[in-house]
Formats: sequence, structure tokens, C-alpha cells
Amino acid sequence: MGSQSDWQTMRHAAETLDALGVAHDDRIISAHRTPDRLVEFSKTARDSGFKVVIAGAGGAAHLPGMCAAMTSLPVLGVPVESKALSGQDSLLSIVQMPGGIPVGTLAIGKAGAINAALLAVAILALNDAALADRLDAWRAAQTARVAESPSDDV
Ligand code: RP5
Repeated sequence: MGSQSDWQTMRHAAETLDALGVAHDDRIISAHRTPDRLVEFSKTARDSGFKVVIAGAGGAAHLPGMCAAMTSLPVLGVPVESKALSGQDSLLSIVQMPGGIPVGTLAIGKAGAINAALLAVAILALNDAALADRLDAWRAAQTARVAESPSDDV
């Protein structure tokens, strides 16, 4: 993520990966404030053993796109909700990549962070039957929690 301030959003990705038993390495890497850190991470990510990158950033959110420019690993972008423009700036910064360098862009905020984790798991599960079973079980449990009628007590 681009800043400590993104953690309140991105922690939902981390928690979702925890729930599915997928290891993750949570880092602050700012495209603007720590550009050398971004280059070092992105260029060595594959050789370091990473399989998928989830990059969350807000505002002028160049982190996912610049990371994707320097690695051919799948990069999933999470637009963090910004104060000034409610994350629409983040979304448009991340989603409008030029043809040739893809970033899989998720929804703004918490939903996007959760779904980035689930999409990363789905990618990893292509070659991991046990993980695919855990993902199916997670989804089944989610389905089971949906009541058929609304309650006044919630
Ligand atoms: C971006 O700027 C970060 O991803 C963050 O969402 C936003 C604001 O960062 P802080 O000023 O809160 O550190 O680089």
C-alpha cells in the first residue's frame, strides 16, 4: 500500500487472506515518496517468490500501475477512498491503464480490498486444489450467512 493511512482499508485484504490460509507480506511502498523501494520490490518480486501483487493506493494512485510496469506478476489494484474525491480519483488513476500493462482494478475501499484478496486466491487456486476447496468453503459459508428475510434486531 502507498501509505500507513491505507492500512485501514488494506487490512481487509490481509484478513481475507488470513481466513483462507494464504501467506502474505504487507508493505508500505509509495510510488511518490519511496520510488526506489517501489523499483526494488517490483523488479525482484517474482524471484522473491511472490505470485500475485495487491496494490492499494489513494489519490494520484500510481502505485499499482508503476508496479505492473516493472513486473509481469498479476497486479490487482485497490482504489483507496480519498478525502477530497471519495476515491473516484484513486479509481480513475488505477483503472485507466494504457493497453499493454494491465492492472486488475477492484472497487473503491473495503469491498475492493476484500475482493482483491479473493481474486488473488482464485488465481492461486488454479494450481492448488486444496486452496480451491478452501475458497469454495469460504463462499459457501458466506452464502449460508444470508438470511432469507430481514431482521429488526440487526
Ligand atoms: C497515496 O496518497 C497513498 O496511497 C494514500 O492513499 C494517499 C495519502 O497518503 P497520506 O498523505 O495519508 O500518507 O500515496
